[in-house]
Amino acid sequence: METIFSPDGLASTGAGPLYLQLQRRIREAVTLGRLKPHDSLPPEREMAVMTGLSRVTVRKAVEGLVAQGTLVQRRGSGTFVAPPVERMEQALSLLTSFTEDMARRGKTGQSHWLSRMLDAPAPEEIMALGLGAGDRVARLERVRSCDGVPLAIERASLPTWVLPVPSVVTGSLYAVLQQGGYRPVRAVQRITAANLTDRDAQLLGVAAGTAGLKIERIGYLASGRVVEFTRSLYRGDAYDFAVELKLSSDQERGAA
Ligand code: 16G
Repeated sequence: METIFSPDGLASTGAGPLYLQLQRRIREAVTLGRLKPHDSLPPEREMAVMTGLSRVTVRKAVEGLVAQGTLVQRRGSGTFVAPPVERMEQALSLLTSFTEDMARRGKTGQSHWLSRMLDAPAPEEIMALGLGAGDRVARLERVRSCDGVPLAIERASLPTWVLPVPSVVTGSLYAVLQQGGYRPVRAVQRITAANLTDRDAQLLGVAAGTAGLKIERIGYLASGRVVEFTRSLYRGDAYDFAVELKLSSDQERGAA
């Protein structure tokens, strides 16, 4: 604890604002396991004495880490390292919705809406959804959470013949698509690594630059028409995607 809060290396010039330097130190101590989940931090007053920083600076650093989800504050009992997020394992071969994935775990997923609108499509939406000149696109942007923990940001784009009024989606998008006979029966998913931007990291309650998983899903009807183009950003510390692998038919014949 002494080294984490030692005044050494906290420079008032050249290394950025002092509260950010202290935040970096605490975050590093959590990442390296020197501070463990549920560990309590010294009171603000003590941290100020140990670091030689003002109480205002210490408060600003702690408040920022609370907002990012690294620390939690309990009224009357102090500041603690946040509990670890429960990692979720998700099968990649099942075409399920977020709501269904949570229900299978006996949990209820929540959505925090960022926007629901009709707009002029961007070039990649035109390409993915096969839109024509003058077509509009329905866009849904939301943060998906479970037990109050934000897990993913989802940005879904759909043709307006599938979703003419985006505001009708209040809970599950797939439930709405199912009702209209537009639920995808096949999807192609592409997963890449991404470092979260400041805004996305803030929405997910993690530090900027944290590793995330970028997933693009293109969903098709049985007729082959594209109904959904969704770009999601999952927290890398919260999700494991698992795929079942089988021998190819040639290998099976060889093995028999
Ligand atoms: C999943 C899908 C997303 C779909 C959403 C619908 C991935 C990577 N993405 O999150 O494409 O739009 O489910 O969920 O699995 P909802 O029916 O609960 O709104």
